[in-house]
Amino acid sequence: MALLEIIEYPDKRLRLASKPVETIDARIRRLAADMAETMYAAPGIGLAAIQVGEPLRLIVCDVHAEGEDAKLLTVINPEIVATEGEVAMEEGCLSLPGIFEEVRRFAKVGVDYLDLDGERRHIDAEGLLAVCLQHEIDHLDGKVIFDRLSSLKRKLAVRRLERFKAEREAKEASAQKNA
Ligand code: K1U
Ligand code: ZN
Repeated sequence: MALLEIIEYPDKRLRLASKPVETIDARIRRLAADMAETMYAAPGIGLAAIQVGEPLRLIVCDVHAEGEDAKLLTVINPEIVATEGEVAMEEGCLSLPGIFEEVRRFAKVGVDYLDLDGERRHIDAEGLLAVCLQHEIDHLDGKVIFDRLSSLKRKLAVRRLERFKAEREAKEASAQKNA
């Protein structure tokens, strides 16, 4: 297994509409395993293939609570087929480091998808899993959480992201100089 590089905003690839997975073969299983390892290492609770530069409709997520066993969900070619209610939750994004914003989404979603054996599956999700699935499906459609904010909040969040990345670069440069 391997850790993959997570691409960050404003990388244009985050704006691509990802293509359906046509064949679930060894390459896809390897990619899914590498994505899971990358998500756990980040750490994060979800990851879409485009975040590691692969424009495919493939997602991993795991929203298990602290103290519980890991519960990895690999979702291929997801379709939201049912929605209910509304919820506002603070979300992070591994492609927008340092950004946490409240986003309004459906409270419950029903999602059809394929698993890694190519079997058709359905999941009815609520709470954090429902939010995480919607966040990841947004990535598959070329959307990030900035697109769900008002224009003012979006401007402020982009500025905060730029500041975060500049400070991170400065810290890295200083650490290299002192090494
Ligand atoms: O897709 C991504 O960018 C991953 C993102 C998913 C997500 C987070 C919050 C709400 C909806 C979707 C993350 O995992 S950000 C990191 C994060 O949430 C986290 C990190 C450490 C511990 C617990 C959560
Ligand atoms: Zn994200």
